[in-house]
Amino acid sequence: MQERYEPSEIEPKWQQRWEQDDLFSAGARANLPKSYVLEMFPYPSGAMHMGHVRNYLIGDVIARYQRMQGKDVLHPMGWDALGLPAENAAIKDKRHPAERTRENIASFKAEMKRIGFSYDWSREIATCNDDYYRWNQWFFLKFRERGLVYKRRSAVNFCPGCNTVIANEQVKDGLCERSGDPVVIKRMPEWAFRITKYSERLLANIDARLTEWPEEVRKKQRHWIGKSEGAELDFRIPAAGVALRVFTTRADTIFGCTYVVIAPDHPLIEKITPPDKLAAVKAFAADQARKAAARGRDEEPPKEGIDTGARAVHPFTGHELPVWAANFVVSDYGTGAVMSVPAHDERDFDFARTYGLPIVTVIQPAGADRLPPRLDKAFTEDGVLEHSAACSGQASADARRAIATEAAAKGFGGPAVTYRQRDWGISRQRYWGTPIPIVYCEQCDPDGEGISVPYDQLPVKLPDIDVETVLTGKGDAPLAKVPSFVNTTCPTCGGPARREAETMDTFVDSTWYYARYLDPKNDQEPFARAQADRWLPVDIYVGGPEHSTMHLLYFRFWTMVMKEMGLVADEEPVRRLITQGIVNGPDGRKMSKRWGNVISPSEIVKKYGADAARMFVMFAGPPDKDIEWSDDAVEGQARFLLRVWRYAYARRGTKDVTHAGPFTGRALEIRRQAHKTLRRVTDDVERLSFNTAIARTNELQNFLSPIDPADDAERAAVAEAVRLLAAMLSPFAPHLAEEISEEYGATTSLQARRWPAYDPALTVDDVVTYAVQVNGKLRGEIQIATAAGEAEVRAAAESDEKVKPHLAGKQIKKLVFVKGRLVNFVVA
Ligand code: ANZ
Ligand code: ZN
Repeated sequence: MQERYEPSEIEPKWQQRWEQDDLFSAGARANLPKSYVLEMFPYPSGAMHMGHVRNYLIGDVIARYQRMQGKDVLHPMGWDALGLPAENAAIKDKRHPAERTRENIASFKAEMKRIGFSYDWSREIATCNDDYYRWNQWFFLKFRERGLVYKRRSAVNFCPGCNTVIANEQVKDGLCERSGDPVVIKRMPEWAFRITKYSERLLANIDARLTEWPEEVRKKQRHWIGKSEGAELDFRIPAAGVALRVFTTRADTIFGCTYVVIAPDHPLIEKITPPDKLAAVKAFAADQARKAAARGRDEEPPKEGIDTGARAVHPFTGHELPVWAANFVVSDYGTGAVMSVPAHDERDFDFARTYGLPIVTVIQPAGADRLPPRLDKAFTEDGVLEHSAACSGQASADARRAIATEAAAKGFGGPAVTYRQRDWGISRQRYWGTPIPIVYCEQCDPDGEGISVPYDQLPVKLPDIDVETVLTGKGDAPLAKVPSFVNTTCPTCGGPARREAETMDTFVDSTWYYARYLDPKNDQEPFARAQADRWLPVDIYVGGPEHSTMHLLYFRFWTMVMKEMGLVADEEPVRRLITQGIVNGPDGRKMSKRWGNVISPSEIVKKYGADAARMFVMFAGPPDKDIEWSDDAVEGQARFLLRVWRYAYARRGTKDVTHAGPFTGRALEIRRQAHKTLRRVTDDVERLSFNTAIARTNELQNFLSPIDPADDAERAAVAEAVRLLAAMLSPFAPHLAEEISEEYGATTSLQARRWPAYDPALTVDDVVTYAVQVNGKLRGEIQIATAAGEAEVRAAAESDEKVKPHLAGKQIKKLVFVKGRLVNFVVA
């Protein structure tokens, strides 16, 4: 330890030492309990900024603390390296995305090392390597064998700017979240994962298993899955010889149904429409499709409809009801058809008013108030049924059950559940993604279902390309323009065949990467079961709240399937989730290239040191709260560390002092402060309350600063306090902590040592003063922890400087001990 605090010297020194001593390798403590600490891996684009740093830092502090708790810690890092931004950049500047990605990874990694993150780099993965994405392909084929992958033609969000399909969640107000272009709806064939098969389990586990996830995320997932319980009911259309099935959550209102509405693109629409109306209805449907294509998915269109001319039979009254087609009924929710009850549903009320359809009240409020005969708005609450045949007089909830039961008994419907969640379409018209391992052969597969590439032909590698001709951002999927890739032989007949030219959504890459870290070099399987049994589930996962639905649902789904495949024991991947808040720039806006308010970690490291930057980020607020960048506050942390350093340096002479105790007076007070701080910091870190933990280390340093120890007891107490402070600071400011700890005699890194234990007797809040008598005469006073017992008080009293001379050379015959008050030595 030198007199001057020079982060630029000690930080690289310790980073090298950690690497040399291989302190962060997981698996080295196989006999100890494990802890898997994971942060969402970055998309290595552009430069890293402090927003990234915060994410990894939260994980790093936890990983460092867990190691000191004696755990075998797995703390890996890798690269979510495939994806759109790299490809878009390539289109712009004609450089291969692989090249840029490699550079970005190198720069991210260098930044990370400068900050002193404790990663096990031997497990590094990058999703753009074929030794990774081959397993995406392997999973795709395995999922297909299980019926969990299928090809569909569906309306997809297409962004003309990015020239690709994007997910619903990436559409904001009709615009592409990434490029800002207006999104259009296209019908395209695509591969989809049957995630909806797991909707119920994904939902049930939120309550049963995700108890340590933030409520905000749990809420978003519940909403996203969107379970809706109700009934399905058939309305026969005798003229067409079919029944139209509707989904309703309000079967109790069935007697108020005055017409039926189906989606304009419902598969039965042409079948039920009488010939004289067919042209008009088809024109309406085409017009609606055009309008839908021109607006984004989230936009609410004005309600428009057309009477199809079809007549349906009310399943309870037998009355004939008109069947309308309207744009507010969507074909991919429920059954794509609804029974309209204008008296009790707002949308239906508006629609009935607009088109002059009848409104019949069948639910009255439960109390004494009755609805007016002519409603001016829908009454949408539960109540008591009227004009509902045998059901009249029943409460809504009872009637819903009774009506669904009767429908089931008579075979025209029954209780039903529907989910808002859709299957996950993964086809992307992009180059920089995992090739979908499918081949088309006209001989063997005339319907174009797609033939699975045999497992022993994996990986289907991304071909090297001429960037300028392939990555144009226009026309077909890029891979379709690479003949050497597209043209292949059929695995079944050996004849000429064509490869699938689309690639997978890069969200596939992040569904299971957490398991690849367990066994990153395995070339026989994605990972060995034994490794999964050792490490899973992830104990703590840290990432941004923007991933609440897509990523965090996809990887839960994937894990459920992996469990069914026998690859893992637990169907949930993560025990505890932390969603970190945003780092805003000095201007109060989210740190982002767009606002030009990005703070680069390497600048800060250069100016203040990694430890000060780490301290600032962790001190600025609890992990889940937004924080604001402030140069002053970083400087404040740098000054604090300087004070710690100077004090430790100035008092380094205390390090060899030993004192057997007891400790009284100021020496005791130093020990008490140190142990109380340790106790609080330990509690805080356990609760992930890092900012308060740092505040307490501050208080301890403030207490120590004026103390110049006067005797060996005080010197020993100071040395102990400095050692404890270094240990407590070590998850946050690891380099400085190591340097001090070494100066104070440690021969191994703090990461190889145990988190110190506090002495409970020293942490009780109050001390008492004992009067010390010798033969009944007051000779001194001692302060000692209230919890101290007779032996401890006696030892402290015997060694008190004022009492000592009165006991010297005398034989103690008896001790009178009055708890909390006095001790009296009776001497001969
Ligand atoms: C009759 C009824 C009467 C309804 C009433 C509501 C109130 P959630 O809770 O979102 O599941 N609906 C069903 N399928 C639809 C579709 N494909 N497009 C548009 N609307 C659809 O909502 C279920 C309700 O939304 C269903 O219950 C149906 O209207 C409508 F007083 O049926 B209800
Ligand atoms: Zn063939």
